[in-house]
Amino acid sequence: MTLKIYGPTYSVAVRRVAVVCKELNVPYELIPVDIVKGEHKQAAHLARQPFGVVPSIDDDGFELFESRAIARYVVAKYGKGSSLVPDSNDIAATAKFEQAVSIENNNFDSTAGQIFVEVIIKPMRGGQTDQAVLTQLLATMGGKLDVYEKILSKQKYMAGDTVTIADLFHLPWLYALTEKAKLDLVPSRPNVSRWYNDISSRPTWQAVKDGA
Ligand SMILES: N[C@@H](CCC(=O)N[C@@H](CS)C(=O)NCC(=O)O)C(=O)O
Repeated sequence: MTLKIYGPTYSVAVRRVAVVCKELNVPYELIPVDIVKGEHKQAAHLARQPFGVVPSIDDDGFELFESRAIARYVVAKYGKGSSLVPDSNDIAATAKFEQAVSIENNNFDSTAGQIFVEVIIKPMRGGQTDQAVLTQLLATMGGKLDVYEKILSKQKYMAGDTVTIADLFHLPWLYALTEKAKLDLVPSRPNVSRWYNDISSRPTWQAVKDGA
């Protein structure tokens, strides 16, 4: 049975899963959940994702939520031998990979999402960007990306010289900030820019960047 992904095609977290499926040629069926109409807070979806966010998956009866956990499940189940996650017997590579996964989750994801809300979502819904909040968020993100710039001046990718899902996890927000919000957070940093151009030019991302 085809892997089912529940969530809207444009969702950042849905596309985080979809790009990894594409990397491994894992077919999936996208089952829409309309988050504008609030379907993600209704009983049917809460049974799949009790926190009321998307995505969740059903893989032949096996259910899971949290996009990064889903991506890791997909690699573990369908990507045997894939270098997108290091071999667990390689303790050093695995530790560096876990470090990169944590960096994305703790130093990037939340601030990137908040910036996108200020620049794109609020005006789209008829509201206004809070300039003071945005200035603070941009300073925070800039500081974090300065650290990325240092890391990426010494290695090609966030976990070393091999691309992993830790890199791919960044793609939806990097794309949103750079190509939708038109911010210069990425282009102004040569190594971050080189890294972003590298990972975003993968055909798998190109296939899902505007919809899973
Ligand atoms: N940590 C979760 C975050 C999921 C998430 O925030 N999804 C967004 C869409 S990209 C959502 O459901 N937003 C609706 C809401 O928060 O009400 C994951 O990675 O799966």
